[in-house]
Amino acid sequence: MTALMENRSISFTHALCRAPAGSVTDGLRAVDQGDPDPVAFAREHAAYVAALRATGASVTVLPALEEFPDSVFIEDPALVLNGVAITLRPGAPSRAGEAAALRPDLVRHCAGVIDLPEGAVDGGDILCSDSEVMVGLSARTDRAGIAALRPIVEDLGYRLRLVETPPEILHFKTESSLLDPETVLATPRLAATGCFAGYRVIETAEGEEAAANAVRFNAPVFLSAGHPRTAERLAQTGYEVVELETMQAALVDGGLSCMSLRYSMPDGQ
Ligand code: CIR
Repeated sequence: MTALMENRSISFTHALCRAPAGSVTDGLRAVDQGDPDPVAFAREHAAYVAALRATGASVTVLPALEEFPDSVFIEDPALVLNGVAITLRPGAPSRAGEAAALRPDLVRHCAGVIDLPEGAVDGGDILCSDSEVMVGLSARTDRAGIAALRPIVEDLGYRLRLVETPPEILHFKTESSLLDPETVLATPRLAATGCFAGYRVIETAEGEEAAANAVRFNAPVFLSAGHPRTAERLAQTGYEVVELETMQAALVDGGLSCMSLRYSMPDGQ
């Protein structure tokens, strides 16, 4: 058994979530395994929100947007760094309007809002640590978007690093998450690219790749339920693991990270 290690926390004061729309049945997906059930999705989502709130953070649930079936995945149209929101440009045409729809809420909740001027970037391709913002080049995030994001991120005090995401992966964070400032949970195939050099990497167990889209939010690591060997690995490494159901979200290629926009306000407001 691995010795318990000291794992530094990642702290957030706030999160924005968006209630799933009934139209989530029309959500994008790479492989059709049936539509999510909106009632069951709402139940899953409510449990997710409750779990975030239980960490002491202030969690606001925005109203559902029926015109955007994938808008429950609120991580994709924006990023918040140092309390400042950046509206992104989701790469899927059906999601392009989500950033504009979210913008007034970002104005209300954040210290400022900067609009990404061009290109395409999905928040699901952005993994932030204390020191750097890694951005995966994917089918949803292009070089023009990353080039436009770079000066914005640098002005906010972070380094931006472009990472090539293997083409079979939807988003960079579909297969990775930050567990603490030095540690990443990743699938073996993403870890094998070497993109996490300098970080401690914990790999998902074989057959449990979907567990890689976890969320470290204050004390716990939220892990998608049904991945017992990965949960055990994390527990043995000293993390508090809380499992959450994601069956409905998974039917439209969603996981845990995409259902919240997590941030900290410098003054705790
Ligand atoms: C999409 O294809 O855009 C949605 N059905 C799923 C988005 C998941 N987002 C994420 O992992 N950040």
